[in-house]
Amino acid sequence: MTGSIRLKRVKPAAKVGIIHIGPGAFFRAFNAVYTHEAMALAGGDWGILAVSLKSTKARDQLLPQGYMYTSVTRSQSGSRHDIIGAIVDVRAAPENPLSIVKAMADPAVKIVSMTITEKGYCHEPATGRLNLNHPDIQHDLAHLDTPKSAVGFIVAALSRRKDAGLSSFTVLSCDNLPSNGKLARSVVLEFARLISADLSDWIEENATFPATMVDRITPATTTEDIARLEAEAGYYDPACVVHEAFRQWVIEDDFVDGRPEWESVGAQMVDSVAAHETMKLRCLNGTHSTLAYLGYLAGFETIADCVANPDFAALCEKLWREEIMPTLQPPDGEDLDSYCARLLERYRDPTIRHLTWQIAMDGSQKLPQRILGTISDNLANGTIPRGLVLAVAAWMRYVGGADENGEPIDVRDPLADRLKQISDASIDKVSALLNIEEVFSRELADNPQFRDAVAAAYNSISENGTFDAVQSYVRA
Ligand code: CS2
Repeated sequence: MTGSIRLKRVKPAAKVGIIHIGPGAFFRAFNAVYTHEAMALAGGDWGILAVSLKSTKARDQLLPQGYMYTSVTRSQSGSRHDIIGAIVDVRAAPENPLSIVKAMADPAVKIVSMTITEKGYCHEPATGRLNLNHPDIQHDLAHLDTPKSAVGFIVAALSRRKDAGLSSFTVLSCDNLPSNGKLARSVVLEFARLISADLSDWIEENATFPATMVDRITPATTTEDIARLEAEAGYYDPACVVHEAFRQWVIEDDFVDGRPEWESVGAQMVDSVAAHETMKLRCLNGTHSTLAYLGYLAGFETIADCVANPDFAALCEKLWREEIMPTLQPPDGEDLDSYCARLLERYRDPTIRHLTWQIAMDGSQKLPQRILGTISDNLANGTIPRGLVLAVAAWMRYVGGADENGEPIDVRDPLADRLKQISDASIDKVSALLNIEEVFSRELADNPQFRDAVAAAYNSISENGTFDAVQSYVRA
C-alpha cells in the first residue's frame, strides 16, 4: 500500500483516566469504541494509555496517526467506518517498564483495564491459582520496579499508590474467563502477599475488581482488510480493526473512583455478571472452540465456512440444545433459545473471516472454561455429552501437530511443545493428554465414562475422519 494519506487527530486528546493493558484488535474494536462513544456523549477525562506487554506493533502503527484508527463494522449490507479517538498514548512496556509503573501510580488514573487473553493471568487454568513457576512471575517477584507481567505491573503500581497515600484504581478484567474479576483479584493478592502481607491487605481493602462479560467477534486484521479500507475510504490505516456489528458488554458496577458513562452507549451495568459470563463462555466460546478443532481438521478455514455446511451447523444446534443449555441459568433479560439462534446468524456472516486456526490457539488455556465445565455438569447429571467430548478428542488430534493429510499444523499454545512431545511419545495418547493437570481436573480425568468416551471419539476421528465423526454425532 502507498501509505500516502494517514489519519490525523483533529481535536486535542482527553487526559488519561484509563490505562489499558493489551492494545490488540479486540480492545480496539470494543473497549476503546465504547469509551470513545461514552466520552462523545457524556464527556469525562477517560483518555486511554494503551500498554503492550510484549511487542511494539500497536505503538508503531498508532503513533504516526496520533493514535487514531478506524473501527470497521462489516456485515452483509456493507462496511461502516468510525474513527476512534479514545486512545491518547500507546507504549511498549519492555522499552521502559518503570515508566508504566509510574503512569499507573498517577492519581489521575482511575481504572486499569486489560485484554491480555487467558494466558496473561499467569494462572493454572484448572485451579485458578497463580503459577509461581511462570518465568514472568518469578522475574517480577525479584524485580518489582521493572515488571513483565500484568499482575506485576498492577501490584508494583498499587504498592506505590499505597506508599504515597493515594487511593487505589479499579482493576477491570475484560478477558473470556469465568469470574474474570475474581481471578484477577486472586492472582494480584497472591502475588502481593509474596511481596508483603501489608500490601496485600491494603489492596484487599482498597481495590475493586469488577467482573465483565465482553462480546464482539473480531478476527485479526489482515493486509486485505487494510487494502479494502484504503479502497473504500481513500486512506491507509494499518491499525484498523474489522468486526461484526453485534456487541455486548456486561459490567459489575463496582468502581473505586468513577468510570466512563458506558451505559449511555449500551453497556449493561449489573450487580453480578456470573450468569451472563457462563452463558457466553459456554454457548459462544464453547462452540467456537468446537468448530475451531473439528472444523480445522475437516478442512474449513473460517467459522462461516464451517457453519455453511449443514452438518456443522447442526452440530452447533445439537450442542446448544442437548449439552449446553441444560447446564445454564439464563441471566435476567436473556432467552437462551434466541441467544443461540442469534449466535448461529453471527457465525454465518461470510464477511467476518474468523479463522478456525486463530480460535484454536491456546486451547490448553481455553478448554476448562469453555468446554470441560459443561462436560462435568453433564456427567454430574448422568449424561455423557458426546458432542463436547468429540471436541476434546479433536483438540487432542489437533495438538498432535498433523492434519488428516499428514500436513503439519502450526499449533500455538503455551504448552505446545509439551503437548507435541506427549502425543509423539505415547501409545495411549488420550490417557497421556488427560493426565495434564493444568487442563483436566483430577475428578474429570479420573471419570471412567469420560475417559472411555474421549477414547472412542478419538478413535472415530482417527479411523473415519473428522467429517464422518461429526456426521455420526449429528445424525445419531
Ligand atoms: C474466540 C473469541 O478467539 C477465540 O477464542 O472464541 O475471541 C470470540 O470471538 C470472542 O469471545 C467473541 O466475543
